[in-house]
Amino acid sequence: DRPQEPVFVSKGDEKVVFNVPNNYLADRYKPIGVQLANRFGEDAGERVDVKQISVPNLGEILDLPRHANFSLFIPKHRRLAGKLINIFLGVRTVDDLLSVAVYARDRVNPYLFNYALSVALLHREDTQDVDVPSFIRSFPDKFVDSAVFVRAREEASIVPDGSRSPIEIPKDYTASNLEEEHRLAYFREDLGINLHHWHWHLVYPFEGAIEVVRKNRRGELFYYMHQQIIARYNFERLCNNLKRVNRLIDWKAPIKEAYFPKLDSLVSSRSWPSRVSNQVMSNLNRETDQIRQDVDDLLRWRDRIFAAIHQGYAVDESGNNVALTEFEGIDHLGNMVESSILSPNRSFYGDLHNMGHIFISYIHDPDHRHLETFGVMGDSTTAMRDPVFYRWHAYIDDIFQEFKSTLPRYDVGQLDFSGVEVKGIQVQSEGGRPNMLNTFWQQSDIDLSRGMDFSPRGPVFVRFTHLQHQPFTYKINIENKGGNKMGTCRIFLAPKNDERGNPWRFRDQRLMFIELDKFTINLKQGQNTIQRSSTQSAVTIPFERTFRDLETNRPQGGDELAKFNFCGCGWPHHMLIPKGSESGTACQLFVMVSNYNDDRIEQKIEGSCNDAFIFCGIKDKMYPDRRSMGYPFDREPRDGVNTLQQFLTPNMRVQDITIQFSDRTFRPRSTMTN
Ligand code: CUO
Repeated sequence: DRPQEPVFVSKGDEKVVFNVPNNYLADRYKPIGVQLANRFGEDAGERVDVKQISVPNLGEILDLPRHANFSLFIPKHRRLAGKLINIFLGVRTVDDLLSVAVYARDRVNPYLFNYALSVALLHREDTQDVDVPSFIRSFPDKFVDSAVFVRAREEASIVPDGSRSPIEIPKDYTASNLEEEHRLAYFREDLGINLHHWHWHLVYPFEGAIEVVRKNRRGELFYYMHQQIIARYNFERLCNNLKRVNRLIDWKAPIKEAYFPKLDSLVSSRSWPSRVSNQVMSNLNRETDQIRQDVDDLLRWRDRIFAAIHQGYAVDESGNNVALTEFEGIDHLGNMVESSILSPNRSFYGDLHNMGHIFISYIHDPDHRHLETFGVMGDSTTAMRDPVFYRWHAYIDDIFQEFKSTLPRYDVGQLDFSGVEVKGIQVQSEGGRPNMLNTFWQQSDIDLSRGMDFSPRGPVFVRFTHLQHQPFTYKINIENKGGNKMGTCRIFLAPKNDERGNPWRFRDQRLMFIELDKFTINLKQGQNTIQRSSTQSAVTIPFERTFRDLETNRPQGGDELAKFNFCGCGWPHHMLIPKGSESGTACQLFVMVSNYNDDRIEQKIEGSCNDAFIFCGIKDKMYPDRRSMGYPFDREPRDGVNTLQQFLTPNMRVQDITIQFSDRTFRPRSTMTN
């Protein structure tokens, strides 16, 4: 009963060479323009003429050196990105965009360039069918052990294309088991999780043109997606005999967790800074980044945010009250805490979450005396690798929970679905036992050659090890005593016991529930049996999509092409189910069928890349569930409810299940296909 293994397919990269107007070349290349064209044009599969237009004034954008690191959390960098995005959005045609992009490519910092171009391609009407390479293939150095690149270079220059063997990234490379936090490295350093996080922040930028930032319920989604990350992380911690993560609440105390990322930037040829144990945040004064901020500013912003929560309203820049209402309040609060330009008052409520990332990421060099750049917390691509990320976001989530605790509790009428009763739930893993989920290690290969600038060309595969689970099916029996109707089936999972092995109190367990799936069902009168496969989850995207280049696996049809950037957002499917343990982790699977009439949003979403909408929404659409995100667990329970059992109404049911981890590693069946 060998588990199914995904096969990663990649296509050899056909070279495309641009014919560039000579005045586009950087000054030092101008005298050798013809030589360069010949050298790079030799084995080109395709030549593309670049139209000559009047070149844009890049101005301040060039202030960020080409070999510097780039972070959206740094206000100056955001401003530069905003300018470049506006240039890319402002040109009239696709040919003009190509021309401006080619001109900028050789002058602008590559991370900044890639980010701005990705945002522009995602938001221009006329570029919905343009290829964007997977971020991990453009900048592999942000995702994998730097030791890989030396070996990759060796492999590529000695071994001819076709006979190269994959370079294995060891499963444990950032620390040893002496460090207990290292038990979670498989989660924190997972390539798919970090790609998801980068994609989420690409799709939901917090600054830039208003039409780019203003997306339906984006503040609420900031809260919910990160709340679920913390719930998932806590779940994994319990599986690994660790307590739930401690909020980073005292910003002047030493931070116990250390982190040594072992990433080198191929752009700057520098190592990402590490953080030793017990570092303390201090006031920042970094001229180069134009950052001057005191830790006390964070305290002031925090107090103002808490005051707004307890008053029930924020105050905008003109002095008007912005009510923090039962449904929309969380959206304002998300924008306020993150913060985004949709914050009711950014100068008053500040930039708490973003600046927290910055303070932590400069903890080793707050005044730039050592000329060091930011640590992994300073970049959404790498932040989730660091244990402190979860401490910071646990704190941020606690603010949102403070707000949620001020809201009216759901009464039975807001939870029940009259006449509908969930009678039974069973999960069945392929080839496994009923109500048992099976997890194990899996190896997969990915071609990273695009991001490695050395010859000779051809694929260079890296083999990494990640968590995986056996596919499974939910079988849900529902009795409907009324006529035909529609329902929304909501599936969550939580550990059955707390870290001491005791049953949870509901008010703690509700924060531990991770959402696994949500879908609409038709109920006929009488008995109904719903079957749903784990692979259909509306939280995750398939493995191939997490890693693919748009060019590989490209689906057919113009509409399909539109979706890459957005569709790259989604929790990686291989991380759908927490690891569990070898002795078996007891869990509770929760299923609720709510009344679709109270959930529905009238819109057409066919073909809109809607398969990971729970964390990512749907491109250019409303969030497809009218309920508050996290419903029914987003609020404190009604009076008298102390346990999950007491919370249940007939349209809900709980099934005990076990996650059984097996410490075996499955190797890829097929590694590379050209
Ligand atoms: Cu996603 Cu702090 O928002 O990283």
